[in-house]
Amino acid sequence: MLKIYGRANSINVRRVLWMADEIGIKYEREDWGRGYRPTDDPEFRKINPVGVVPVIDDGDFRLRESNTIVRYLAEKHGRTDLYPKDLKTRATIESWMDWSSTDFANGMRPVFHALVVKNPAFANQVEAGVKEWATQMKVLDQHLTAAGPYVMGKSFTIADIPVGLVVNRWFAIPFAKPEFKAVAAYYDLLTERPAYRAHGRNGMP
Ligand SMILES: N[C@@H](CCC(=O)N[C@@H](CS)C(=O)NCC(=O)O)C(=O)O
Repeated sequence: MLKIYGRANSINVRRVLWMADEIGIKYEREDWGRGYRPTDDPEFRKINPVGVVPVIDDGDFRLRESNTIVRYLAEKHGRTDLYPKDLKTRATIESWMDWSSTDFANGMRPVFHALVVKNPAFANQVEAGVKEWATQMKVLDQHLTAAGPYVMGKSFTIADIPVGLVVNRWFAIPFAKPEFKAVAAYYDLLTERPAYRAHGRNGMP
């Protein structure tokens, strides 16, 4: 059975859990990371020398990096509906996934650590973080307005997994935020999916 290492409240682990449930793969999960056994534990460093979750064991194959794991699972299980073979479509999906881990998450990170984790080191970064996050949220809002309702248009794809989890944090963390109508509609649309309700919009930022 697929094994997933990582705490279920990590945004990166949630990508893998959502994907596994989205395509109906059975898995077992072991808690590692903040609040559980630490990822600098030598036992975990043997699993992932980088010291972050998630990691999977798929039989004798070990893999790290959440977006890579999502793509691996899509490919392995033949889900070309979620990750089409067409080169340009695939590259566009990957560009949204990369954006979710970089530009889209850059503003989110300090806001989350200040307001949810309550790490005082981030306390004075909230205003700048919200500003940066809102700038990227506007990019998504304009994109969804022009080419939605999903990131890739008419159909749900794996691009929606990392994007949808950042969107959940936007709505689930209480702070004064501008309104983005297309993103709000997207949040509700994703909520129709049981796997998103389990691992995305599940009450946890
Ligand atoms: N690029 C990595 C980033 C993984 C990452 O930053 N994971 C965080 C949790 S979201 C982590 O392991 N933090 C240490 C901890 O939880 O103790 C991925 O996408 O898998």
